[in-house]
Amino acid sequence: MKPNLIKQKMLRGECTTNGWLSLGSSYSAELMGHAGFDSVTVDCQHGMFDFNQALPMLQALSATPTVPIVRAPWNDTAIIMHLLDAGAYGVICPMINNRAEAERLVGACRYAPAGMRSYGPARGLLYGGADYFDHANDTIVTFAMIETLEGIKNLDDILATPGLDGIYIGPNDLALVLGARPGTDLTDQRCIDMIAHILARAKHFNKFAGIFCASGAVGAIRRVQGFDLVTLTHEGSLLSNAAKAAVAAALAPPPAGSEPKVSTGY
Ligand code: 3PY
Ligand code: MG
Repeated sequence: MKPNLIKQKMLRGECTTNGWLSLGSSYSAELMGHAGFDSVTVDCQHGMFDFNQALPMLQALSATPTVPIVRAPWNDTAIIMHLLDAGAYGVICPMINNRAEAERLVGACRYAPAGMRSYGPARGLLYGGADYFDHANDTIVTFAMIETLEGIKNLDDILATPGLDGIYIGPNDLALVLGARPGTDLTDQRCIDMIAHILARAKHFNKFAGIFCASGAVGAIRRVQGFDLVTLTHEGSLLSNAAKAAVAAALAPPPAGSEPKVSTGY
């Protein structure tokens, strides 16, 4: 089975970069897959698409060097199993509140006897290889999102879940439940302290820790803090920011004496 390069890298103690897809486009998936991220997440929770679009996005990612993973829309066993069948090598699951929910997530991602995943790995076989079944349980990574008050309260219980590979912080939802505003993860002391606490507990339990970041610069801060996986915003936001910057640059006075750089624009 094709190895899961992010799992291997994280096990070596190296931080991995993660791209995030919100646009529901196989072309943007392909662009992001070639951008240098260790993994790219198809965001089936907040992304503007459904399973029928997630499938060609995963197919597009398969043709690139990146590791294709998904954020499930919810801790829904049927949907998680379907996304794994579609070739996802990792699952990030939103709003895990307690041990039972974490066990349900892990169970959906593991074949018996370790779990209850139903057999039918359609694209898993195409992407992973003919021996997919033999190695899938050890290859697919599972992340429980910590972003609710109950999840914070039950953090150690969740982290102790057998088979769970890691936790993933959603700083926006976390900020909301801490009484802050979304996006305040780097300035609000309550958020700063809670993110540090969750990271420290994950390290204590020897689990991976991932986090959503608003930019590459925030990702660098999180990498230095010790996170194993840093998501560098989503491609919709990258596109929007780059588009605004291009309009602003075109309307600003050109730098004196400068010639356009040779580029085809692609
Ligand atoms: C959050 O910040 O709450 C997330 O789920 C990241 O998308
Ligand atoms: Mg969230």
